[in-house]
Amino acid sequence: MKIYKLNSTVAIDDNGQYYSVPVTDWDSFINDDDLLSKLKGLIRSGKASKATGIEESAIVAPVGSGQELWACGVTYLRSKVGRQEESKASGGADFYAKVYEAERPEVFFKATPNRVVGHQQKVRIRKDSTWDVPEPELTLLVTSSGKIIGYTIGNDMSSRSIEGENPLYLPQAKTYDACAAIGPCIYITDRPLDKSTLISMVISRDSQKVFEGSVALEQMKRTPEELVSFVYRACSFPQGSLIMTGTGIVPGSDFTLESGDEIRISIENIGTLVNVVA
Ligand code: DO4
Ligand code: MG
Repeated sequence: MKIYKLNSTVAIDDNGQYYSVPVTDWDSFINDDDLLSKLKGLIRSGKASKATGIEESAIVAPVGSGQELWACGVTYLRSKVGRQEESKASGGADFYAKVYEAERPEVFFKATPNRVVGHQQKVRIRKDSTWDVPEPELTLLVTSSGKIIGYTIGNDMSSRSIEGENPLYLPQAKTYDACAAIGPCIYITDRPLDKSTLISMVISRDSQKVFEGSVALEQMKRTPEELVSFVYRACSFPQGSLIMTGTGIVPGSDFTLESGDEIRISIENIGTLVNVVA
């Protein structure tokens, strides 16, 4: 089942049957270990009213005001290699090799909800950055108890010139206004995603494809549960959280994003998140 956050309602897509429920408090609606049963109950009882479809222009980012967005890094070999290349001159390359092998993963705070945009909204690149990429990432919806109840698509916008200059600049490379996009929906399921699930990304400039790549979830070195356990080790999330799981697609060093570029990220069973660079 997929749910879409709209301004004061939640739209439900139950295998092509659409419903709408008035929801004013997204945080408490979503922070439910049994969300799938709750949704089924709302449909069964008629509390969710029938709808004809999803109004795409009304979709907002599926994050509440009390939820934080966290991210994990260097969880795929491609990210380790890309980062080692960009940080060779700064002497930071070893850090990426070590964290890829270490028991403790790289985990970082990505954004407060006001810095996150939704489907069809604009993502930004920093004015003081010269090399910028989107990072397409499976993103977990996790309740306050630490249970993964759903999945969405995330774009962890990153400045490679800033993080490559010095790994200690990571928060500046990663966190700024409109530095992350998530959506369009949350895929609610009580089963883990199939390992063969494909994540793919297409970047277009003036309607021409300038980058295309894909990776399967089985290429991820860590499990979603392992990542959640580290994020939740010493932090509580009273309203639940969203956690990006790292990128396995990194464009070559000759590619940088430009204003006007369109980024399309698709994950099988979830959908396609589309954003244009401001
Ligand atoms: O260490 C830098 C960030 C890594 C990251 O965001 C990723 O691998 O997705
Ligand atoms: Mg990332």
